[in-house]
Amino acid sequence: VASQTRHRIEISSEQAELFSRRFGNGQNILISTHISPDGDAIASLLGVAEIVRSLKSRAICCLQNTPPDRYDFLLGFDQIVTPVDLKDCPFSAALIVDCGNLNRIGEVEKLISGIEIIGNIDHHADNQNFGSWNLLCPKAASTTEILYELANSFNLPFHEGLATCFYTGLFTDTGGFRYSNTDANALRIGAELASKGVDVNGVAVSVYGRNPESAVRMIGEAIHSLETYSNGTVAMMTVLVPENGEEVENLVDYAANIKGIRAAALFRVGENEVRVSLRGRDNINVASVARHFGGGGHPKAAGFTGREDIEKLRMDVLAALTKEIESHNYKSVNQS
Ligand SMILES: [Mn+2]
Repeated sequence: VASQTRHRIEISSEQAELFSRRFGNGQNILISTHISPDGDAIASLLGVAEIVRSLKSRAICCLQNTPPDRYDFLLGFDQIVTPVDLKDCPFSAALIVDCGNLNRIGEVEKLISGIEIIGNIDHHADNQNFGSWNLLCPKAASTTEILYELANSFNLPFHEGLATCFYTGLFTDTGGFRYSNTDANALRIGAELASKGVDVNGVAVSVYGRNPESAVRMIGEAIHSLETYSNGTVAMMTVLVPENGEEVENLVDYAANIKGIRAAALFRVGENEVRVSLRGRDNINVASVARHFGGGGHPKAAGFTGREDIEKLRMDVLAALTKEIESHNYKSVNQS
């Protein structure tokens, strides 16, 4: 399957100049995005605030609700406010990013009702064109891709924090460079941003590797068996797999990606056997655990097939994983 490569987004000098005239030069700018913000929304919010500040204006980022803390590594995250924090704040202009419809900013809409200049920067194909100034690029993989090109058109000096904002929006809106909007251009821009000092693995781990346990348990309504043990360091799930039953790829990762988990096991119970997938985090070696049960694999991803009673198998695996974790705890205590 050949994937079509988009052309690079071009910001005309007229558009760039209009942006700087309307939102630069000592103004107070209110910045917002849609409710239930995703990675691109929050990264665009914080990224455009940084652009505006570079153009010597003051920027306040306001969301209806406190944003999810999986994005707490982004520049300026701690300064995001909610409407209750903003009584009598005079704003000369507003900027709405990554939001196709003005009523999707929720309570923040009241704050901008008296503001005449509204900028609208977005990549949603169904954007309502609600701004007095609109920069809409439906072909952009993320809104941060548009902002990156906008920043380039100003020749803004790039620092790692700004590059990380732009990269994070691109990374999350492409599902970690996997969705259909991933193409040569998205990867090229990702590479350009990475070369500016973005910790690309750090972004991936922060966004996808810090799931709250509660969120995983909601997915577990389908999985419906998640259990954690040993002070929240081991997670185990059990599913019944009918003969020739459908496999879920990397299902064990739902357990392995819980914050604080250092080892995870998925038990797939079939007619005559139990197939066990193991995941290790940090320095935990699950391959050695798998070998103990007659299986094998990589240090962080391994497995084996068991034929014992499922309850006994679960307790034996839990004991082995806990022992593996404790051996590392013991070592680190003695090293310090
Ligand atoms: Mn987006």
